[in-house]
Amino acid sequence: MQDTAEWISLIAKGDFRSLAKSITLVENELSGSEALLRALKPNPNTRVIGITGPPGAGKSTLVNAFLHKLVARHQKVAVVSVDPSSPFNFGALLGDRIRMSEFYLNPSVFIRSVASRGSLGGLNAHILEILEVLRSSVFDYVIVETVGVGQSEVEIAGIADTTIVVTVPEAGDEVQTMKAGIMEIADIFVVNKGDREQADLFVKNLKLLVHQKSGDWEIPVLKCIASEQIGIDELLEEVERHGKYLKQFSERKIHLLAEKAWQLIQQKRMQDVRRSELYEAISKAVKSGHFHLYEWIDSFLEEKNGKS
Ligand SMILES: Nc1nc2c(ncn2[C@@H]2O[C@H](COP(=O)(O)OP(=O)(O)O)[C@@H](O)[C@H]2O)c(=O)[nH]1
Ligand SMILES: [Mg+2]
Repeated sequence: MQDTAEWISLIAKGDFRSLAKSITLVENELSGSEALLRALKPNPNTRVIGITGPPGAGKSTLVNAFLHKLVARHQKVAVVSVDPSSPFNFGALLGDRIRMSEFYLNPSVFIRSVASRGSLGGLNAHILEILEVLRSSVFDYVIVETVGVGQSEVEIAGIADTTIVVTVPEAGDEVQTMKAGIMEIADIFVVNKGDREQADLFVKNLKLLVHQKSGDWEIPVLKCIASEQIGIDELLEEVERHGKYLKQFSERKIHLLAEKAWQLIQQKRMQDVRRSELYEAISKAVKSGHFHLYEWIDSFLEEKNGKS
């Protein structure tokens, strides 16, 4: 294995091979990953942008449009795409690759697909660590695309500095039926596919709804046509504005850090607990006759703690 200090300096310089290797290392918990994570020096200028929304809303197209603008401005960008690991989504994965392919060889753009956790489309189990690696490099932006199903959108809101929720115009007045909780996680709403008939009505209704729910940050609602790169400049402006807001209101930053710490502690605590192991142990206990769930958990934890 490479010397950690040398590795850190390669990451800091933006060496793509070292970045790719580091991500593989932390994603698979290979030896050396803990040492690497401890030694990372996050770049305070890197912004992590989460993009979430239902499948087909145009998230990848939007990321692509973002890349066009940012690369033209000589900015460096990393894209992490969390694709559902289901083989049924292979087509979508391939689609993303094709749409972003023009950037695959661009030295200003680092692109990485990572698996999602479980069938419910949760984020990658090591997304925090992966983002820490990318944060410790040369990027102006790290963009995370995640499908808004299951818990992943709530998780990304706890991780990204700015969360963009992408929606599409449905029947104009049905904004009320939008998924509960979505208001709490969005820093910016994008109504994509603005070329659809109902778009303006949908935007108007969403604005009304959002206005009622906004706190000291008035959540912007923007209409975009990602496939034609329309509305992207305005979106980037709002992203910048949100960045300034975050600097000003450090409470939100503390909230983000607390959320991250919570996720990491949870991960560490659950590290040595396997469902299959629980199943086997409980199966034995039940067969032996007497079984009381709470008593069993107490003795299970006692044994675990005794071992460690
Ligand atoms: N009409 C229209 N189609 C779009 C727009 N943005 C994306 N699409 C199309 O919507 C489909 C899904 O886009 P994709 O970016 O893969 O969505 P994702 O699943 O959210 O990443 C693709 O066929 C895109 O070409 C848009 O603004 N208008
Ligand atoms: Mg996509």
